[in-house]
Amino acid sequence: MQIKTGQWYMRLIVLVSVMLAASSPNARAAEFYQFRHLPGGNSYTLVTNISADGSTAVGYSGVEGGETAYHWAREAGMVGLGDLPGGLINSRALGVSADGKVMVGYGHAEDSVLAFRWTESNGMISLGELDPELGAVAEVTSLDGSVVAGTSGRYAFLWRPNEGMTEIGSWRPRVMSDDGSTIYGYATDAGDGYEAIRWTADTGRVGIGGPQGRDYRSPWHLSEDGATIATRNTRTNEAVVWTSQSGVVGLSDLPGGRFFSKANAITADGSTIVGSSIGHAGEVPFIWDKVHGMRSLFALMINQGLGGEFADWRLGNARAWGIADDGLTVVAGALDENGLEVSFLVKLDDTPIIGDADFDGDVDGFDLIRWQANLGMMHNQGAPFGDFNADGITNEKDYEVWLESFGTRRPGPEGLAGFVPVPEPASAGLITLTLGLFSVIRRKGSGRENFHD
Ligand SMILES: [Ca+2]
Ligand SMILES: [Ca+2]
Ligand SMILES: [Ca+2]
Repeated sequence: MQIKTGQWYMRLIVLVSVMLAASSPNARAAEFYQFRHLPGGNSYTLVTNISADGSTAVGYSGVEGGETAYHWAREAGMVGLGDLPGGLINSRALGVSADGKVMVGYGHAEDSVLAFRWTESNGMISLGELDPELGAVAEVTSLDGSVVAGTSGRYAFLWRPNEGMTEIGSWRPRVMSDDGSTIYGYATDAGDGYEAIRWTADTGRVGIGGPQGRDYRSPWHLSEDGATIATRNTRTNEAVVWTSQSGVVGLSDLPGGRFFSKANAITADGSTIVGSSIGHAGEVPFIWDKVHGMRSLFALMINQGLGGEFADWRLGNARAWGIADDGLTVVAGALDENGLEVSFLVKLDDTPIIGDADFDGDVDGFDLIRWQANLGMMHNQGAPFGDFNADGITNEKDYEVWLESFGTRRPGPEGLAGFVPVPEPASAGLITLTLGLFSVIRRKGSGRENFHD
């Protein structure tokens, strides 16, 4: 069966899976929200960031005559932040406080691009620029918005309400502590490569290491203590993570297409990284952690019953841009059914049932049949096609995942907490049977080296 020629079949499977998932108890623990345009807007929406608590996404969206910054939350939906008076209608929100209450970014005023801060009580105010014609972009804010940092030209600025904007060296602020006292970022003027920076009022700018050399001159994304850095090796086209203990570690790539991955955000604890990678169907969002490695966000979403939410979108031009501190809530952008930028927030299930291809709430031999039918396939269709570990390919690793989960089922009406392995008398026999089947399949599958991308 060729997946690319069986689109209708694929959609049918996904839709049936979604219906089954919706009908089983607790089956929709994962959350999905899409945001397409502001009231009065009609075109596109891009997302740039998410608050540490996972409550609020920020970005910019097309409106009549330009584009404006917005924030999005579950109850409020998309709310436009407006723009600075004068000049083009063009503002973008780039940063958000940990609790989702303060946004920072840039707007256009008369002839210049100026940094802004937005709060509920004061709305959008201009933070100015260090020097006329330098322009300024605000990137990070303290929890209460009383300290903001960003760049003006090649300089870092610090802004406080009574002192205005002051220069704090030549570097790019990327992370600020909630009280505004400590800022991490990186300098681009350290010889051939970049250097991570910690700044406090007492010490000023201090270099704290980071991946060395010309290969790591993509933007750096830092954990809240500055000790873990995600970026990209521009020579090998691979997303990487750096700590002083482990040095540079590659995050690899999704199967299919060319080798390419790019990191766009990291959690405060440095454990989880999101970005995009080229798989068999083009560029798609990934989520990476040490335990699972790189996984396709779309495949994970399908595996958690969300496949129907984006079944019509044009995949292959999609990227994740932010991740909350829970390591589960991700914001990303894709192209919708009309080819317009749509943004979404997904909160993944922290205790998903894994290996359930037919979404009937248990992991059994019927799920293995789905795996067997698609063995050797590269695709972006997740568990319905046997990709239980969401890495974009159906292979023996998925069999191992299935075997490990075999016999688990969703809690029934009895209200059991979590997913419980259910020992069944028939299990041993079925596993023996399927192991036999697996060895047959492996022999059959060994001839399928040339996958279609
Ligand atoms: Ca690839
Ligand atoms: Ca099942
Ligand atoms: Ca897989």
